[in-house]
Amino acid sequence: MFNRYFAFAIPILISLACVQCSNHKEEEPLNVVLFLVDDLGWKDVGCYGSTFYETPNIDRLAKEGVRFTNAYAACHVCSPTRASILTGKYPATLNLTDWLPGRRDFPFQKLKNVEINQHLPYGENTLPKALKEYGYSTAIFGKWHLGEDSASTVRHGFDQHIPDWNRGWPKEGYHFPYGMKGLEEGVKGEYLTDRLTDEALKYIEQNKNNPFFLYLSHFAVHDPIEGRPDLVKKYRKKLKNSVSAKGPPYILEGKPGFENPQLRTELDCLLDDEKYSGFKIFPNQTVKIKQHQDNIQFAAMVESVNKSIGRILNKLEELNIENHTLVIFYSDNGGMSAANFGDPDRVISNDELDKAFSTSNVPLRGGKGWLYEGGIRVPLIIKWPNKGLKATVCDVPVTSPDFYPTILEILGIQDQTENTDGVSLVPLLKGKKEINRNTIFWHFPHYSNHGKQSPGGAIRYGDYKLLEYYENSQVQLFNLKDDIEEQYDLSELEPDKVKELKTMLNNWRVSIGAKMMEKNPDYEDF
Ligand SMILES: [Ca+2]
Repeated sequence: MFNRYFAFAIPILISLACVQCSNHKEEEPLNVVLFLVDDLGWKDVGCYGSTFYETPNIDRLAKEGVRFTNAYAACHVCSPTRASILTGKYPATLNLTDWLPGRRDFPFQKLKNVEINQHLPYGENTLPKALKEYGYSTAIFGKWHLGEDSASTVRHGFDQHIPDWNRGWPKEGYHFPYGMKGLEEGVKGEYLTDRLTDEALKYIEQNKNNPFFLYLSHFAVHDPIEGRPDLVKKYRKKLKNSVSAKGPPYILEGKPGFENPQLRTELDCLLDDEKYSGFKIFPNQTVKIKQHQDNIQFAAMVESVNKSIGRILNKLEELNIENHTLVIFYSDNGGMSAANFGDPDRVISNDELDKAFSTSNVPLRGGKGWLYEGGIRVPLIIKWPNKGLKATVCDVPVTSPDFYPTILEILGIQDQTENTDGVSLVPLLKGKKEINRNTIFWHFPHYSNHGKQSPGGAIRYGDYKLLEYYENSQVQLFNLKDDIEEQYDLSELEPDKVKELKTMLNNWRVSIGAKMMEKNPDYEDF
């Protein structure tokens, strides 16, 4: 009798325990994986239209979540977007509007670069601080770039940061040895993106039984453009067997805000002029922009990132926590289709093109360092298991300050979302077609490394986007619904719309105390 009782009772007790277990699990806070890629362009992913780079794991994530087609970075360079992700505030609100430490002033500038905070201010609420208060373990693996103080990440709420290196690029590149503190041990042939993933997997294992916030912030695909040799070999073969892309490999791009803007047809004609051969800053501050996705080193870097997210997703499945983990895949700015002219006299030789130009953002105009869509529109996928939509595309414009209120609302932690500039994306993840916000703003009071173009700001309002240039108050107006390529400037045709958007942009700058540029006393008119 005793034995028979236990023969029935044990399976019942086990199943009751499992119900208890799964109920308990439901109530536990979700884990958060914020997977940030550096400088990954909007078109650099298979599900966003790349046919050369292979990204099956990123595409798989898109099938498990919501893919945003109008997702923006708050800035076209690294640090400001990163600051906005962690705080929910615009870079201009934080006075952190350029990459750190920032670009020095040159005599060609009519205006002086605004002075910015040299680290994310320690008084700010941040995602890791907020989550830590609710019992989360918090870790960042990879790039920080929000202050060079090595205690910076800990002071902002991270329990752990590997490596102890806070600049914007991997110190010695992507191949071991890396020369970065915290990653001294390794093996020959090891690749940085793989290694950071190894560290992240270890962290997930260690924290599988408690809520964790994993910020896997890859240095990839920022330059130096160095792929893993086996993958480079694969893409060399793929390129050889591919049909040659149509059209010129590079086009000339005029200086935005130039008083006498050159038409596309005029710029295209100049390509044949000897004065415009090679790669440097040309007359009227024009530069060349890459048009084809054919850089095999870069393709290998993208595939490594794809492998990294695949390994993370597999680990979550293996530990049976994939339905208990929010996953966000995002990039901090557009692809580097324009070379870096931090040294304005730089001349790039033909054999260095694949080191200076990573990708093409076509059909988007411009690239990293520009306020055109190529600089600020990026891939974004959010997987919110059980509650959020799957395999869905969302066209509503969203931006990086939105992550902070979104993550906190998803986790049910809403007591620290006051005074943020972002808006929770929860309604969009649940299938609504709009959120309570119809304008997104940009403010870049600096000269960019990627050309000599005028500093400026921008506003997206519905389908319209207005760009304003601070050297001369010139504007450009585009309707992105009809003209995602930003080729048809409507500013002369629609003066009322220009006035309306200019006023909104100005009012926003005033409301957040945005710093404006002053005349450069050392300006030399060449
Ligand atoms: Ca970046």
